[in-house]
Amino acid sequence: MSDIFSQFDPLLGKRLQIMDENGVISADPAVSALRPPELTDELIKQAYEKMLFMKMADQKANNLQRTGRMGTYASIRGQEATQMGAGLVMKPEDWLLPAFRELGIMWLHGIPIENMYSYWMGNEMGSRPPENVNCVPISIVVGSQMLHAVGVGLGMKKKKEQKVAVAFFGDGATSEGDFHEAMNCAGVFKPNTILICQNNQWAISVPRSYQTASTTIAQKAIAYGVPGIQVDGNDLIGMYVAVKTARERAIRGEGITLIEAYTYRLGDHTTSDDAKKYRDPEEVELWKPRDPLIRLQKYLASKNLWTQETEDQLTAKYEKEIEAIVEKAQAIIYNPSDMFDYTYAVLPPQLQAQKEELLRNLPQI
Ligand SMILES: Cc1ncc(C[n+]2csc(CCOP(=O)(O)OP(=O)(O)O)c2C)c(N)n1
Ligand SMILES: [Mg+2]
Repeated sequence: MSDIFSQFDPLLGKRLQIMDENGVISADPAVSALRPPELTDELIKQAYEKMLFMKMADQKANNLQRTGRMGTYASIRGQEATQMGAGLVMKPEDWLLPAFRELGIMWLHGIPIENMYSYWMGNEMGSRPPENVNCVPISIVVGSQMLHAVGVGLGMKKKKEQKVAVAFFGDGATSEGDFHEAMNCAGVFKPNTILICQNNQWAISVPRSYQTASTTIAQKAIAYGVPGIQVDGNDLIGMYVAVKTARERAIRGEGITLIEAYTYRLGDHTTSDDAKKYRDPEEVELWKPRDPLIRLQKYLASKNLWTQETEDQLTAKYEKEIEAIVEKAQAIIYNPSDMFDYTYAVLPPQLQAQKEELLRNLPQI
């Protein structure tokens, strides 16, 4: 069987990478041939520009938290290519089921950045997608969205719909029972689902080596009778190819694919964390040159499609756009008691009492 799953067998320690950290396309013709013709240099340039925007919107969220204008925030820094690669493949009719580190893919799938800022500022309405944007709210409960994605994908399969459900989750989430239940169920019922594990090497302070004794996360797919592939998650082209293949399989009725995007969390777990307390700074230095944006700059520069001057112009333009987004997010008026309203159909008595107490003590808005 000559497909990417046998070409990059995770049990043999093979990882799909088409563009390396120097921005060079693989010299192996069997690998470079995987780049599909539609992924032109122009499209890669556009993708890079979106990744730059994501990076800046992400940095802004960190700054908002540091200046007391946001409660907390989980940075996507370092994981932009994973999300962009998937975003290039996903269609608006597909459903996205995110964890909490997904500003990039949520934005690409249609959730406005101001909604996400608003969410992290504590506004329940930040979880409400605009009409026709197929994205469920952020799952803070680690891993639960993997099961939901299998259910949604099963519904699509039963209705013979030509679309997929895509769940994002972390390496830590694979230690949850939910992961194994989702994989097992999916192996049997073959839903239109793609599971994308952003293996960023850390689950708060727990390193990947404490998470599982398996050499790769992708190889766990084998036990459930489904294909799994480990991809260099910092390689936009590799991610694109893996997600495209997975989407095509699902649409053909062949079921789920597990994609392990091998990447790195360059920042802290969230703004409430200080990774310096548990992470060797040398490890971070090792990963810095593998930055998904730097390699694209190198690639695009080699094609005369990137210069520092264009970067500076874009940065100035995006800064203004992001400032306007912050204004919008801050202008949304909301009632803190909303937090009681969207979990229970009928509020349990103790929560009802807490809600009433809060309402009594709130200034009128
Ligand atoms: C069920 C559950 N257990 C524990 C937590 C606390 N918690 C929040 S994030 C996190 C680590 C998640 O790590 P990973 O899945 O690798 O995702 P990452 O944060 O690295 O993106 C934990 C344990 C939680 N939110 N939900
Ligand atoms: Mg992680």
